[in-house]
Amino acid sequence: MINHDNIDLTAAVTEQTGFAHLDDLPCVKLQFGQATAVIALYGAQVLSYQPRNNQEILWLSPLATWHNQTPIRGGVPICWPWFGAISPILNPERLALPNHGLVRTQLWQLKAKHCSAESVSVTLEITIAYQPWFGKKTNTAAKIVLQLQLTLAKQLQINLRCNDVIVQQAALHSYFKIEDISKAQVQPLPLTYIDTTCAQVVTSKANTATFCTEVDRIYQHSGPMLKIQNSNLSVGIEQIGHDATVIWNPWRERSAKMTDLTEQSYKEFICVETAKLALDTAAPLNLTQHITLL
Ligand code: TA6
Repeated sequence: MINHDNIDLTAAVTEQTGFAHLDDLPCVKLQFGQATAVIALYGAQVLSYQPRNNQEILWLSPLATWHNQTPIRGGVPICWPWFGAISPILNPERLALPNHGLVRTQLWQLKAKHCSAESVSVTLEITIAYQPWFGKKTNTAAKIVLQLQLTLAKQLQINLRCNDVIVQQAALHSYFKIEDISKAQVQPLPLTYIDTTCAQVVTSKANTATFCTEVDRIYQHSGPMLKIQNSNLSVGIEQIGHDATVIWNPWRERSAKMTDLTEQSYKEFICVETAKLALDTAAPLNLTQHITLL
């Protein structure tokens, strides 16, 4: 639909099979005017966000696969109910459990879709049987329900919610497409961070992350607004409900060792992840990342 100012007001949600080279992947496409977003039901993983025609914000690996319980490399993976390797606090029996939780490799259900003059949104849902690593239950549910709401308008809003009072970590592990890694910057970040590559706390003079080697950092108590400077364009990230931001780029050696990256892939993306990592209390989860082309 085109209004009298010649502005495209098309608002639509369509189901499709396949995205990019993942040609049998069940997906949902959101359209709001010129803006589009594509989300896979596998992992409830956003794969593409284009605020305007052919202006892709997210990065998807050309080697990504989704069969045989493989998480898709790129887009916005959902890490839940733990982040990275599961903490022994949650897993005293040291069971062999996957990195970044359980829901990246599950098919989620499309529960709701909504189109209006203001926005387009979908809600995806997954139900997980209660597990001991969720901690002592303070409510009675035997099942834990996790919902992802995706809203597209002038920005892309990603909201992950679990109303159960459980011990849970989560991250929106977004892969942002980068034109020139030597010029990419993320700021403003706290001056102190945990450098996961060497398990050390580091204090920097600058509140900016730049990329000239492997970067794997946890910035605790990061603020609500971040900016990615990416050659000729900037992306704004608003975070709500988080207690940390994780910044990751594998650089050349790690990139070469990963089966779903090429040796050159590290030049094409950075991850800026809105995370809730504290394990000290059982609480509901309400974690949000808004992505805006500035
Ligand atoms: O968020 C950073 C990180 O935890 C890194 O340590 C790195 O391993 C990355 O995520 C990718 O993890 P994955 O399980 O997707 O290979």
